[in-house]
Amino acid sequence: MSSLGVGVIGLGIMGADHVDTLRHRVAGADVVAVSDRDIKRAESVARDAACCAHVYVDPIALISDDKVDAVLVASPDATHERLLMACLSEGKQVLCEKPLAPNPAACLRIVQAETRFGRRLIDVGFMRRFDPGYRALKRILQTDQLGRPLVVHCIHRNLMAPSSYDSDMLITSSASHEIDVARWLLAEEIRSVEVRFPRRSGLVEQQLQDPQLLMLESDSGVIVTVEVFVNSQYGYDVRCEVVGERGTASLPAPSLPGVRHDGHVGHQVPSDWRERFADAYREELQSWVHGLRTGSPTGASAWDGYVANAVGAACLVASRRGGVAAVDLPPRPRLYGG
Ligand code: ISE
Repeated sequence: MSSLGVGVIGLGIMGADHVDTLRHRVAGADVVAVSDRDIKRAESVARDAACCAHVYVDPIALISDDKVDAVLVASPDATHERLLMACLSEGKQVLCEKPLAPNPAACLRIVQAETRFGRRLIDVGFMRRFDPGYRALKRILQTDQLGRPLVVHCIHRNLMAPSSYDSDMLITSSASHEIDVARWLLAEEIRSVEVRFPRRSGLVEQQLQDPQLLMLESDSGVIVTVEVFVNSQYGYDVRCEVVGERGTASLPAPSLPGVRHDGHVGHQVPSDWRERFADAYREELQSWVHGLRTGSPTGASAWDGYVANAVGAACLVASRRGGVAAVDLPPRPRLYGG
C-alpha cells in the first residue's frame, strides 16, 4: 500500500516535532510538503528530516498541492480558521493543533462549515486522548467498577512558562487539555465553572497570576478541580485522579527509570510535554494516518475543539468577575453525534 502524503504547516516546536514523529515513528505516511512563514526554518526542518519535502511559504498553496493527501496544522492559533476553511474547500482531512481557533465564535464558524460539508474532516490535537495512561483510566471508568464518578482532581504543572505567557493562557493554553480530557473521561459536558486565584508565586513576573485553581461542574454534578501552575520550577507534572463511589483510579506516573544514588531514591521528572506525552503524540498521529485511509477521523472533533474553547471562555469570564459562570452551548450537530 502506498504511503499517504502529509503536508505540515507551521514548523515551530510542535510542527517540527510532528514532522520528526511522522518521519520516524509512524507508518503509512510521508511528509511531502512543509510550510512556515520563516522559509529558512522550513528549509532546515525539511533538511533535518531528510524527507525531500517541497517547501512552501504560502500554506494555501501547500493545501492545494495534489501530492498532499492530508494536512497537519501547527501554525499560530490566529491562522487556524483560514487554513481549516481551505482544507474543507479542498475536501482534505486535517489534524489541527489545539486550540481549534482563538475564540468560540471562530470555532463555531469552523463547526458550521464542516457541518455544511457533511462529513468529518477535522481532528483537533488533544493528544491526551491517545495517552496509554489516560486510556487505561477511561477503560476503568467504562467498567463501572468504581461506581459513578464523583470528583476528578487534576494537576497541570510546567517547569517554566515563556515570558510571552499571560494569565489567560494558563486557562486557554494549558488547562484546555484538562477541560477536554474531563469531558472525554466523563462522557458529558461541563455546565459551569469557577476560577480561584491562590497566593501568587513570587518567582514569576508581577503580572502573571500563577498558579490558578479551576472548578468545573459537569452536567451530572461531578466536580473537576484543576490546579494549573506553569512555573513550578521542578518539571512537567500532569496528574489526574478520579474519585468514584466505590474507589479511586489515578493516571499512572510516566515510566521513567528509578534511580538510587548518593543516599537518595527517585526518578526524573519530564521537562516538557513532548517528552511526557511522546507516546500519546505517536499514537495520535498513527491513528490519524489510519483514519485517513478509512476516511473516519479518530481523535477530538471540531465540535470538541469548539466546546473546549467555550468552556475556557467561561473560565475567563469567571476569573474576571468572580463566582460561578455558566457554559452555554448550542445543540450538538448530528455530524458530531447530537
Ligand atoms: C502547551 O501549549 C501545550 O499544549 C502543552 O501540552 C501544555 O501542557 C502546556 O501547558 C501548554 O502551554
